[in-house]
Amino acid sequence: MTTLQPIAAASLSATVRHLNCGLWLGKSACNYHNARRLSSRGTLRRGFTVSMSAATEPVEVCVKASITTPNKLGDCPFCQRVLLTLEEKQLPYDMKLVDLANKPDWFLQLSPEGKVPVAKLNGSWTADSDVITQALEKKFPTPPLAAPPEKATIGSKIFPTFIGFLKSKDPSDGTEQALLTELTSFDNYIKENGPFINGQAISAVDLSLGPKLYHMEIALGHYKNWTVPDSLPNLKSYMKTIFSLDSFVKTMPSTEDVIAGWRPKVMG
Ligand SMILES: N[C@@H](CCC(=O)N[C@@H](CS)C(=O)NCC(=O)O)C(=O)O
Repeated sequence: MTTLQPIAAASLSATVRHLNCGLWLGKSACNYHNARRLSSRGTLRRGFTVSMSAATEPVEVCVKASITTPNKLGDCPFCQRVLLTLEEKQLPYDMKLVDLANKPDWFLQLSPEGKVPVAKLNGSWTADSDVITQALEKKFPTPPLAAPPEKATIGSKIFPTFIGFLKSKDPSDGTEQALLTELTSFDNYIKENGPFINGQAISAVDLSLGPKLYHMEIALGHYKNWTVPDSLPNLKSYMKTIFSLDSFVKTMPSTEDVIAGWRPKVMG
């Protein structure tokens, strides 16, 4: 795969550098993270601890740009999954915002399929959020986000059934019920096994599902006047927990972008 010179990519894209602890103060600026932040993830330690990012160059990652506001992150749930992984691992990253409606040549060179996210890992550009997050886990195992393989598919039918209901024009075609069936099954799972999919600690499976549930909430609220029923309290509190994580708030798209992003599917 062609590797583009970073300087060329940077000059042709909106590049936003993130360091998880505010100002860019040089490579060692993020050496220390306070105990409060770590304790929120369940790995309580007193005082200060050295983070992986001390020795790490920012990970370059191409993500969807906003379609409503210049120079802002857009509404791709797969991109947010990768950004959440970087945030939860407290890794610095360098976001390149890509206008998917007008893909620049430099982007098509490093992502021939024209899809985001793509991240530069071990010197080469890697596509697909599954592949990227697994590679990040391997390269930066702390804190661990991997879940056992049998948990990887928990909640995985929610996104496709949500899209089926969103696109449906016939209220009696069973698509709403299909979504409710999946959501009920997830609610029961969390009731028995929660608060997260892998139990007490957040994992990669939550980081994949969270952005999709966020899209579901906004898109169905807007286009179908639909909300998660009160009969699913465990799902509701799961969503509330995920959506209020620092990492989620930092990487979430605007409501306007989510609505605009789904419009062609609803109208089509
Ligand atoms: N399976 C891929 C899906 C990525 C994907 O579909 N990304 C969309 C944006 S959300 C995209 O780049 N679409 C290309 C386009 O809109 O032209 C992943 O997990 O990364």
